[in-house]
Amino acid sequence: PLDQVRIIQLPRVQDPRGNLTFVEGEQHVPFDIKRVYYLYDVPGGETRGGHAHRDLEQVLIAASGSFEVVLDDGRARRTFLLNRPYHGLYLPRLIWRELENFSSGSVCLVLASLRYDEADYYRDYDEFIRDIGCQP
Ligand code: T46
Repeated sequence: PLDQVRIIQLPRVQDPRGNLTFVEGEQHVPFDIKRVYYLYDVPGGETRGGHAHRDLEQVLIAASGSFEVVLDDGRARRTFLLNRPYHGLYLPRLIWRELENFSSGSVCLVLASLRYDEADYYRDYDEFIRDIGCQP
């Protein structure tokens, strides 16, 4: 799955009054958007994530500030720096992710393909690695 991860360039409407970016489900992201959530007020030095998803696909956007996303599909690791509000990081299913190095005041906006379901989470790394070993 790591080779399916990519930065999506979102539309930018530049304007002297301030810029605007918009996202339409199945148009700018490859799924219908079922849920939106955002991480904010993250204290310096904190990390978020530390899990993978069985079916959920997501797009992560640094709506403000910056943070790093460390990805692991059990075969390779890759780190992405998100620091532009018009970049979306597409994450397919079955990717272990950790978010770190949040800048002060940063906001991580997430577009998700499914509603919240705790059963969709791998929160144990060893279980995740065991299961993806069985994937075709
Ligand atoms: C992900 C990263 C980037 C809900 O009730 N509804 C929701 O939609 C979400 C996302 C979370 N929650 C509850 C579940 C936990 O009791 O909020 C609490 C914190 O969730 P979690 O520890 O999973 O938060 P993060 O920041 O570690 O992870 C979240 C997403 O869960 C995850 O899918 O990819 O952000």
